[in-house]
Amino acid sequence: MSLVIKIVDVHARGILDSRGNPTVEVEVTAQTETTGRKTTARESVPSGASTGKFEAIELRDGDREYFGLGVQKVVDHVNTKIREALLGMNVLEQALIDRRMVELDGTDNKGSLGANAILGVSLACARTAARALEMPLYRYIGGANAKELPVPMMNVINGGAHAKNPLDFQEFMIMPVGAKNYRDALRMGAEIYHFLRQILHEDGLATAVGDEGGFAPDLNDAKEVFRYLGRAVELAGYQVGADVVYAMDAAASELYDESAGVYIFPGEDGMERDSDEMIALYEELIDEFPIVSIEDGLFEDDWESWQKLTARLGERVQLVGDDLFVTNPKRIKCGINLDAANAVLIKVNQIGTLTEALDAIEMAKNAGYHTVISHRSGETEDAFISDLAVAVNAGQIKTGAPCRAERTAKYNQLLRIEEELGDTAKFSPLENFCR
Ligand code: 2PG
Ligand code: MG
Repeated sequence: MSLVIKIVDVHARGILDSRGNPTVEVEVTAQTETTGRKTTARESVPSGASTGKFEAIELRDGDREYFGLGVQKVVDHVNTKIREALLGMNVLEQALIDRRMVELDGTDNKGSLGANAILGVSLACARTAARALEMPLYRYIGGANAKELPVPMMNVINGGAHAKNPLDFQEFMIMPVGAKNYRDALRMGAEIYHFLRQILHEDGLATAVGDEGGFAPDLNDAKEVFRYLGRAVELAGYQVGADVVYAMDAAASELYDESAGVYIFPGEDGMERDSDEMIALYEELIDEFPIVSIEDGLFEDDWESWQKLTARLGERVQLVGDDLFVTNPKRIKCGINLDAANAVLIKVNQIGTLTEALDAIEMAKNAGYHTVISHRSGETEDAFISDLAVAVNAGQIKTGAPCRAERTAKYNQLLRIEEELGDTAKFSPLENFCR
């Protein structure tokens, strides 16, 4: 007879995220039939700023409270309709639970209950199940072979929609690929981060941080940023291109003017680039700097240009689809068929259930696409994604700078997992993005 751990309560409340905006937190309580023991665990939902237009719908109240961003409707959906639909279900039946919520919602984009309602419950069910089984979350989700620690992509310079500086590209990241284990990678990243603060400060530049904990100096373009990163890496005693390589998120959909069909760079005095010029710019950047990963290099619905980008640079660099794929198996399938991009950013709230996020990861991996597990710019202290990254042996995680508690919560959880895995922990960054 298989184990039954019945859901006996589902309860949501509104809490604050790292930007001071409301978000949803859900508690799920389940009772183990054989022992009668009750277990409760909670999860909360992140929120993006530069959201892709094909993401599942994040429902907001739209009234006067919190400038329209309130989540009372979402909380009510969880506490009434979703709760009623899930009571009595076995919390171990993740796929069934997620499917029931998707059916209850009844739309393609989770717009009636809200992806934020559904995701909170979906993740909380997984955590409650793991706790009831007295298993680490990564082991529960990933099974016996979950053991790989991801290399961090640390966003140390913030621009775009995440900061008020002139930098048009959104994220400039360091990846300490020369580290022998995750703990060392984290240390190297933090050391570089501190040297970066020092040299920015010495040059009279701001060292206040953006939404993801990176600095947000008034620099004008990507090349200037990568020069600063190089200086910081060397000051920390590491070799650029060997110990540490770079990644960036252009978040190009934010720069795209659909009617004119060009990308506009306000930080470069309104300079305009078409998609060929964007591809040429990336080529120039990877010729000059050890950049191994470019995310959202082009507009989220321009598949043709993505194909060109992939044909031109796909052998040299990881091309990550974030707004392009929105963690949606249907869009990932389309990308695979078209040879557009070669890696997928995984954000659980873009799709709205754990099951669909796992489907997206599986599909990507089967096609030889790399996966990067990612936070959102609006986060909470929740570290679910750290366990998820190890569960699926994703190999890469992007969760901001080594600064701000909502970012370090994820990095710190990975330290605990590495310690727990001991000798069996695997950390081999070079396998994961070198093509
Ligand atoms: C991104 C993310 C996370 P946001 O574009 O990759 O870094 O930003 O959550 O604002 O969409
Ligand atoms: Mg992105």
